[in-house]
Amino acid sequence: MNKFLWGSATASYQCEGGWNEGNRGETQWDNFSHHSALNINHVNGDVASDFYHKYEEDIKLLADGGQNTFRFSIAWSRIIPDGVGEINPAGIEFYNKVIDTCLKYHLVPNVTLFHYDLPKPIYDIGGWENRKTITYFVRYAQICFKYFGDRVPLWSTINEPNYYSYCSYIVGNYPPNKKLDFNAFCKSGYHLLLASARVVREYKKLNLPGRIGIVIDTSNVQTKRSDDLSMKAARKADLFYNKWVTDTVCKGYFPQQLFTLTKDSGIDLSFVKKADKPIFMSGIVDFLGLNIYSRAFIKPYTEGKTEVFMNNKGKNSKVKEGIKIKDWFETDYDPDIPRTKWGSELYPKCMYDELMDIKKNYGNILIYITENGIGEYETADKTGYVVDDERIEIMKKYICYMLKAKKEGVNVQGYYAWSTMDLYSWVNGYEKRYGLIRVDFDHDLKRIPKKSYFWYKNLILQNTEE
Ligand code: BGP
Repeated sequence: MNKFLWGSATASYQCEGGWNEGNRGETQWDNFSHHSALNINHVNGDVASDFYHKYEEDIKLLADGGQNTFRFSIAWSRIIPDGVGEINPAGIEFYNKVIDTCLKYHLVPNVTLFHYDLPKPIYDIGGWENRKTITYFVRYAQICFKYFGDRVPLWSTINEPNYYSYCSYIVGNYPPNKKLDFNAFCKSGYHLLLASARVVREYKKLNLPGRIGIVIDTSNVQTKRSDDLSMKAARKADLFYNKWVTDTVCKGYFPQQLFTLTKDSGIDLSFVKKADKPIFMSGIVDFLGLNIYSRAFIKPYTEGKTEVFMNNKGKNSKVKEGIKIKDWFETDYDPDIPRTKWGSELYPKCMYDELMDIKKNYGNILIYITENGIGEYETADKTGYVVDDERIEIMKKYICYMLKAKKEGVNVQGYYAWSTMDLYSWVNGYEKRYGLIRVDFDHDLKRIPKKSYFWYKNLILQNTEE
């Protein structure tokens, strides 16, 4: 793997469909999307992009687009339908076919073990709030290493433990939809990272010819002012958004300061065990996968209630997304920065700022940009072709900033566009599109490469290092 990796990414629940095929078990997202009143889009991933049936066509399209790697996740509930019991041969067979198809088309498979689709029976016992989930996850990972480890050179334990915990327990827009529950946030976050460390340790014992890391959603923290109070708030925001994960996986200790999030009620720390320390220490990752979309622009917040605001409704919403955590920080708004239709800042320089920060804090750590892109409302012409010029303009800038950081010594060795094709967006259904390839969800799920697909192909050709 000496070449720079250029590819694109997906996740099982978001693209596979086939939710009740091949003996797949139910997941927390099937349950949420089928039954929850909070599923405001009334859509689900039952069929999604139908990657389950169209994987060969999709992987070939990736290769035809000049890409040399594909990031996807394994659905735990295809490998072990109830999460804890029997192995499902049909699930093993499906991912064997996906991996072998990647290899047939000379694509490096980059596999994430957990990208949000927890098996329902594990969700029912409390999911990541329950320490038992760690043991079940380690067994699932061992099975994946046994069956696929010989052919997969890049593994990630967990996708975005920080954003997943944030949405599940603070914003409340991911199941189990708990709002401002800092106790559950800390507990599940701690368990997710402990699980990751144990899986890293298991992988290393096997001496397989690959690398293992974790995928993190990093938001470079920035402030308007640089007075002491602002700097203090920035350090706390950095801990809250990034460092509790990056410090743990790069330095081997979980920063206990996270547990002071709630000044009044405190956090029940019975989940922190002495015996965990050496596990974190032995679970240091080989690489960081960074999902970079935006920065965190913040200011101090000392008076008032802790609150959170989420824009789930896209362009129809008047809600300004953000959070206020008393004595920590609050989201600031910069009127000069353009925003997506969903209200997130479009600030490509955050790519450079974050990469330089990672280098400053963690030295020469190997980095892959495992997700980057932009969600759009899109219309196609009569032939299904989408002219996604805004995506091209933005991605061009992000990539330039990544290459600038690389030139300045950051050890970044790969870039994955989110997403390979249009797919299900967790809380925005099928309206928010990220794909380089259009999927016609209303008719026959036909794949039609967008303008950005050809632009990306050309960019890869121009940047291929021999
Ligand atoms: C990341 C997730 C992806 C994907 C992406 C876009 O946080 O890892 O799974 O969903 O964000 O997010 P959204 O679809 O919510 O805009």
